[in-house]
Amino acid sequence: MGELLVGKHVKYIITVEKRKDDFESVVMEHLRLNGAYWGLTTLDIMGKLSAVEQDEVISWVMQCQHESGGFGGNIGHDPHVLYTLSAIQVLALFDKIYVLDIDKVSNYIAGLQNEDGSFSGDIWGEVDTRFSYIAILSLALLHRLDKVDVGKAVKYILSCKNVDGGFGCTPGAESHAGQIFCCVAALAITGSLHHVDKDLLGWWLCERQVKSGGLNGRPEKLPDVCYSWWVLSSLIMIDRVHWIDKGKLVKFILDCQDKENGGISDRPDDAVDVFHTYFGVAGLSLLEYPGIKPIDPAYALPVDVKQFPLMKGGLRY
Ligand code: GRG
Ligand code: ZN
Repeated sequence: MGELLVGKHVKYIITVEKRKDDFESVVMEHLRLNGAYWGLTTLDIMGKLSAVEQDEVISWVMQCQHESGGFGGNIGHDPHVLYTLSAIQVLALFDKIYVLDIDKVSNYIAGLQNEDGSFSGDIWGEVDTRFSYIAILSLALLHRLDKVDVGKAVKYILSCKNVDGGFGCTPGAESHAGQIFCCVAALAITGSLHHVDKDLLGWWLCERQVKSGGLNGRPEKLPDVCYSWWVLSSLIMIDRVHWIDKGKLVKFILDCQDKENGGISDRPDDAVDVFHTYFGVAGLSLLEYPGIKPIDPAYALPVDVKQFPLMKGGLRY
């Protein structure tokens, strides 16, 4: 089995950050703030956050803020909770949350909660449990969870729980590992994990491991490195991670590395991208791979980030 090529991945991420006009950068233009979060978090858990120019990043992040208080994916783009979370997370990585007008940002997020407790992603109103997680995590990081009705938010998430123990994007929607992560993490942050049938959900999640050692996101689907994050973090939060073969998953992730130019792909021999590079390295962090920092499975930030409200002694998985 190979090993994690830290130096090559650092170089790959820094190059992606700098390239402005190649294919991947053009495709990612509208979600650059997301990309920045994935890339910078990956650098941080590899101990290389200092490789980027902190002031430049922070100044660019702040230029992505809209007058409503929310953030767009890039300068001049419309605000959305997705990018607002990324902005908060990037600032948390640098321990610079205080540059924000916390009330303005938290009012923007709180304003997206609906009567039934769900959250919309932006003013256009699409509702999804992803946005429940994002809103709850953002407000937790800003220490402003009191601005929303947490009881109703939890009730809505529970209304998206299925008979197989998993969760979907809206009530009645099929269970999917990505949505399960969002719901389980939101329940973890709000201290509501007792509502989850851990054995039932743990069984569904560990069944995601296929022969190659990789994990898929739903029955009958192909394995993909990103589920090393969505599935593994969920298993850790419900204390069932010992139900999968960790060694085989480590091997699958390492097999998805571009050994020449760095970066990690969704499956062996596919093209690499910054998202799957994060999912691979963060997955290895959850698997306690040597030499990389531990990452928190609910907050999706390195555990040494100072902004955690309850973390030290609070959240337990
Ligand atoms: C801070 C970690 C963090 C997340 C922010 C964006 C977000 C919140 C959560 C997304 C959760 C989610 C729904 C992930 C799934 C993404 C994915 C790989 C979707 C692909 O679904 P299909 O059906 O692919 O196209 P499959 O693998 O089922 O064939
Ligand atoms: Zn993927």
